[in-house]
Amino acid sequence: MYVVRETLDDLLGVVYRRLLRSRNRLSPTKGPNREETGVLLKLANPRNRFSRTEERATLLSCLGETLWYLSGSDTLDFVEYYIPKYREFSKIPQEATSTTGAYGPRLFAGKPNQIKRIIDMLNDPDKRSTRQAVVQIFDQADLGEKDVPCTCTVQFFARGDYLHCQVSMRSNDAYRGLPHDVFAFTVLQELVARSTDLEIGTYSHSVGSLHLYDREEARAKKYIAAGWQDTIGMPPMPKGDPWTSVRWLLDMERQIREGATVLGRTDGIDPYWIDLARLLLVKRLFDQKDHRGVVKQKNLMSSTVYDAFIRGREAELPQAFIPQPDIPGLVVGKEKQS
Ligand code: 5HM
Repeated sequence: MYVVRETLDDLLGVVYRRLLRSRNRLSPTKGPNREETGVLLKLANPRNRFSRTEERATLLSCLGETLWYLSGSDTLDFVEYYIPKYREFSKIPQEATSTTGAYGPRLFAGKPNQIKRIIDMLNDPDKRSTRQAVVQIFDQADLGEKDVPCTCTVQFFARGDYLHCQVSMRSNDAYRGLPHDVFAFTVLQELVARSTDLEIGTYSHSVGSLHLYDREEARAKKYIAAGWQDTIGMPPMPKGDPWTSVRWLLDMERQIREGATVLGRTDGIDPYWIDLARLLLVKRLFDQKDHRGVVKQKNLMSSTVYDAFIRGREAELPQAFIPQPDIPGLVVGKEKQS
């Protein structure tokens, strides 16, 4: 299977249609599925990295998982805050507090870490067009472990003014894993592009086994039937070295995950990053069913890109929490006091 599309939604639509038609059926321990092998998916605009359909409102879990990677953490409570079933999907034992399969330490441990090393390589004028800018995730020592990384390598190519990225997955769950992996690695691609003064190029996602579990078939059909609206990608990451802002966002993320409902200092931080922190606040406020707080954060955002996603999720809140027009004597979300 070889598919090139402008947006993640367009890619997913083609992938689900093809997998639903596939006659290659397997029944491994993780569940019966339909499979295609030797797949190459290309996202022409890697900023169109999150699904806009109501069926796949994955933006917050994608952002949370990406920040988990960027933090270098292997702890499960971090990722489970965003993906409560992470342990179940990865068959990690109940008593575990961390996982050896985590990508964060593999990407960001060591001095210099793998990402810093490839950035330095790409910034060396003599090595700019290197074919060796490869980050390794899967390792031979993983074989036989419980949580075996599905991503083998992430390779970067500086060509002309663009930074292209190709990820090699040994295995990819088309419904749950694929949207998350594309989101995380295209964010990484943009971070490396900004660190090397290049524009973001194309994103290629090559997969050994791309599969759709039988238990997700109904959802995949619903996704296809739902269709989607106009294309809106994430705004461009601000130019210049992004890592101070990433550290700021990771600090905000930790505070919000630990219970903060307002942002700390924002001076000197570009609105692009502040909007991402506000999205994290939106998740916290959704979890607390604080609809007014959600609307306030949405209105404070500098970009309108995330509005449709937030509006889509507002429907999940109980009616009592949805702000009503100002009617004298009506106190929103509470009984009228006399
Ligand atoms: O048997 P295997 O180790 O391939 O099972 C892992 C399951 O999680 C597969 O369905 C795989 O495709 C999915 N997965 C994914 O799609 C797992 C990870 C974690 O490394 C991932 N994407 N990033």
